[in-house]
Amino acid sequence: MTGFSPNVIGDRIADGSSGERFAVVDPADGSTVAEYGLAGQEDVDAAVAAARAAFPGWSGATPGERSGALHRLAALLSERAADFVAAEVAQTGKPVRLATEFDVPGTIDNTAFFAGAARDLQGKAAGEYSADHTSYVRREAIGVVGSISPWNYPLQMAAWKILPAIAAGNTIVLKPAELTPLTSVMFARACLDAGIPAGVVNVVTGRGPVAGAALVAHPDVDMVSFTGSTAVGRGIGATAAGAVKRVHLELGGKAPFLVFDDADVEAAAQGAVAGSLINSGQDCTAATRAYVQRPLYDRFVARVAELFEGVRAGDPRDPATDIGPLISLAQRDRVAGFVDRARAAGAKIVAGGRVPDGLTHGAYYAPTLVVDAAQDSEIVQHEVFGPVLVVLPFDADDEGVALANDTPYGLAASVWTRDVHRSLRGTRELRAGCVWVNDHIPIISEMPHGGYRRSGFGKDMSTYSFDEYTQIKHVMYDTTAVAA
Ligand code: TXE
Repeated sequence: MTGFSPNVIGDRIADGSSGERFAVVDPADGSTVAEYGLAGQEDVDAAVAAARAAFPGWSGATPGERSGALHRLAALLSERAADFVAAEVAQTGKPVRLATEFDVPGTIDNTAFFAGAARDLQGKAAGEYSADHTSYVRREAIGVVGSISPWNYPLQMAAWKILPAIAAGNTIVLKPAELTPLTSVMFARACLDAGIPAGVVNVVTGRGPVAGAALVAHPDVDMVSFTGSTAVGRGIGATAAGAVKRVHLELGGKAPFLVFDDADVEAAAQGAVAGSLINSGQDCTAATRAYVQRPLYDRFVARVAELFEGVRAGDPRDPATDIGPLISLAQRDRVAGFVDRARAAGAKIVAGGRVPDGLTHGAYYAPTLVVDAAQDSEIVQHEVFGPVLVVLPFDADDEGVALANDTPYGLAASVWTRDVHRSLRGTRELRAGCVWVNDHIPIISEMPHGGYRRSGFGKDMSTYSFDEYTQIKHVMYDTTAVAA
């Protein structure tokens, strides 16, 4: 890709002004996909100013006008789908099948969803709460939103941040991960081409501690929405709290996969493979810890190992590929480090645990199945963010639920059983923002997505996201004065 500019500021498409250049690297082979100048404070200031200037007009537009613009955007994204797939595959190394069947259509669907939802954002005709008064409740946009997104699903994460914010009448400055800016910038350009006014959607691409931190701290940013690691999210939350700024955090996960002894073991094994290997396991809802009731444990481990060995790792552009490389060699080494330390601590690696044969030229790591790890060990408690599944046995139902909940995270979980009481128990007692029953991973626009506990707070997607991106104003009339 030539002439890549990482910033969309108002209607200006520009290089960053920090003076530091950065290369987007294809993790499948280490080649340079694009090179650009990183954004700095000056670019963030300009983008926030553009968003502020656009706010009165955009928040004052009718819901129908905002909806119309989002419908045009959805149509444009559909026309450009092939370009989005190619760029997403190049910068992340994810399999073309995943980008074609999930990332890009998911983004188009999300855009269509918020085009509809924009027309259904309602306040409330509240009524008479005291004599001689009448009230109503307005739901108002917050102002300028500063959003920071990660590299695992760059396009979808940009869309999840931008769409509910602007559907509700806010304007936004998005800082994508510096490794993967291409599709966020393409999305912002599509917004301009669809007739969304300049300044409503801005993108600045710079380093987290520079451009990201500048955005979070900016006095003219009214709200911060972040998806990324718990460590960075904690700092962003502290800054936002210090400035008394609204904040929405979607942080890491360590999703349990709880299999009771009456489950369909073949379906559970297939579900564990799909749920743990999606996007090379670089997914905050990925299945990472399978707790399997003792009678099914051996069969489950053997079947998952067999399925892992059959997974096709390789060229992301080959439609037959199941799993591509990780995002970078650094991430591959980080994942390998977790596995090596688990092995050294006495865990057994039943499948994988190495770079796949013939794939040393990219950031590849084989699907890895770990057993005999201690519940309090690093590999069971920390987010690995790679194609690694740990399986542990349990006996009593209570024990299984307790082990599944024994984590600081709470983003997603699944329960596998044919017993309605066990499934209901799982949905009630698993402490996570999403619980699947006999499935693990579907993400649909209508689903509120967000965590419990150290996985953060607030929701992406769905109409629940409007609770993040709007504020509530109570209006009260003294009816005697009005009548006089
Ligand atoms: O995340 P970071 P990294 C987890 C996952 C992964 C680990 C590290 O376990 O292995 O985090 O990934 C921006 N102020 N998740 O280091 O640093 C950064 O530029 C403001 C889970 O890439 O949190 C990027 O845009 N912004 C997660 C974004 O934060 C800052 C997805 C995320 O990067 C900043 C990604 C700062 N001081 C990683 N420092 C999920 N929940 O899906 C960094 N950033």
